[in-house]
Amino acid sequence: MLTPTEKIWHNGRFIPWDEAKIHVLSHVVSYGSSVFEGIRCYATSGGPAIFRLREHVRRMLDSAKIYRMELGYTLDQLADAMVELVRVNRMPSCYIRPIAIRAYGDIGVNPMRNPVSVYVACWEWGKYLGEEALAEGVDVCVASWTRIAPNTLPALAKAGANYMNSQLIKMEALTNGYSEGIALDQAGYVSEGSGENIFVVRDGKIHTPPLGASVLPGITRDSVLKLASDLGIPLVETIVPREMLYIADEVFFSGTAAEITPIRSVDRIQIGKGRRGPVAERLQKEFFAIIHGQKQDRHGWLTAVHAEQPVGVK
Ligand code: PPE
Repeated sequence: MLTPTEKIWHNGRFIPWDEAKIHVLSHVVSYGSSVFEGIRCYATSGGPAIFRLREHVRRMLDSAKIYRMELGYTLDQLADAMVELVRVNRMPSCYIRPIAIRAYGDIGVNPMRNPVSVYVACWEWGKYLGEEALAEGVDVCVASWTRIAPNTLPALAKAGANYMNSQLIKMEALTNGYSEGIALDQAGYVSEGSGENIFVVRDGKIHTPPLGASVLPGITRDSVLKLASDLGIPLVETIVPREMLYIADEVFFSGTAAEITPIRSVDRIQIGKGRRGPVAERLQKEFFAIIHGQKQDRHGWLTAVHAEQPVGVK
């Protein structure tokens, strides 16, 4: 369960957690009109550091632009608000959730007459797919639900409404005894998990679906692309047929919440040796060493919450 923190940022000021409430007739409640982000802030020897803050804020601004939403704050203002929020709540590490909603005012589908309201909350969030998932891997299925298709809900936007599709995928998976579901795109090729991007390894080469396969342009996905390149592991963004999952040496998820989570079976078919494979392990090691400040932050991914302190080895 969610443990409240002290403050939530709302339209430029900090308010108590319990006061961050909206009216039931706010546009977002009926029509799903929100855009949001999920960002992790990690504990390092130099104090809390936010992972790829500017990239997340940029994606939120992109999501808002796609939906013609005026947030009224710049990238710098929103990024500063998030740093300040972690500081105000004195969190050593946390998950940060900025969310912009079409709020209360008018009724009906037309969103344009409703004010936009921006919130940022943070809280402590543990391992997304269970404590053992990172080391042992998870059991997943291919969903019977198709991922949101192009020309329906734009997948490059991280919008609240997209997550009705994710919920169908997730509920089906959990009901049938799996940890997560993988959705196929409209053409029947692998798209992504309900809240994660996906990677498939065969013969030492990583394959991941391209942005055209209705995937969220994941920030962790992008980090995996960069780390694979750094480590000299070949990686291609390409169409992935469903059956590629079954015959892969390794399959793994990436996401802010899921980080890098290996998959040990798909539809009860064992993947590789049925546990974390060497490619996922190498990527995890590199990823965690950087985010915890044990290795040089060579890509400039970390924003120190207490700017006066260095967040790791230089
Ligand atoms: N695809 C989807 C559909 C998705 O929701 C996420 C993040 C990703 C891919 C990975 O993107 P990124 O976090 O930028 O690497 N899912 C977020 C929401 C999880 C939730 O349950 O809420 C997350 O991981 O924070």
